[in-house]
Amino acid sequence: MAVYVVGDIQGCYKPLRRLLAKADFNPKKDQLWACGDLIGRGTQPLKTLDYLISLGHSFQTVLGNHDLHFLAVTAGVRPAKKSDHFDQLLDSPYLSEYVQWLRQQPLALKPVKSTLLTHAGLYPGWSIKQALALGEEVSDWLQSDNYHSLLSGMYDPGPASWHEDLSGIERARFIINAMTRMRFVYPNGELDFKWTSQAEKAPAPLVPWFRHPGQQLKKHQTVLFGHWAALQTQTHHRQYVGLDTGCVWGGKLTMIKLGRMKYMSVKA
Ligand SMILES: [Mn+2]
Repeated sequence: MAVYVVGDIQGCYKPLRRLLAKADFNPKKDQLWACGDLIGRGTQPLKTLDYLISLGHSFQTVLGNHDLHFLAVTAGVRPAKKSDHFDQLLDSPYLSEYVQWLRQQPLALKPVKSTLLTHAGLYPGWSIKQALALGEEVSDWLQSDNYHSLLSGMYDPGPASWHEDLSGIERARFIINAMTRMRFVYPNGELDFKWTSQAEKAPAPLVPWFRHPGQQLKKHQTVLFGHWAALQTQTHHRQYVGLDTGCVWGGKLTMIKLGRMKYMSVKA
């Protein structure tokens, strides 16, 4: 059995199928994990979700910011932009089933021992165990009947940094921001949402989350993440495994085989 983790698919159905064929992926014996942003901007969100859902227990994913944005659109708390390319899903007679399925997906997972999978990464100061528990707090809310209140409060500003005593929507919003939107962080732990450049190109004192001195990752642990196309997987650190290579922007779709940590890609 092989375990693969794929980067941001974003509705790029054809590259996904080409990449899986290249890897000889067999859903009867292999596992596919995804780092979120299954849909958003790409033109084939319907085929993408249908295929991934059809994989059943052979597929697991975390949610990305675009997946959450789609849920916010379906809840009527955010307008859909044409560039989202959500129309196929929004017009589908099965829309409520896609919504239901997405709501069941977590923010953080542990695909194998000592490994964390989230869309954006591991917030400096959190352990893998803590990230998994915090992700579950948000999932509990997202799966509850009251989930519209989570989606409608998700885009308000702040809190900029983490405190254990945050509660309610502020706590949930920070967890969502850290797990699905984070790239650069200030020395005091405040998240920045302005810079999307390569790791070296943001102005000091901003640092990529994985180079923040408060980072708690232990030497034997690994974080798998996507979300950051400009990074092109180049964290320059083997414990931080970037998977987004900007397929939806005309780049590549990338996947890694766990164990040997072998990267494979196809062009958009
Ligand atoms: Mn993203």
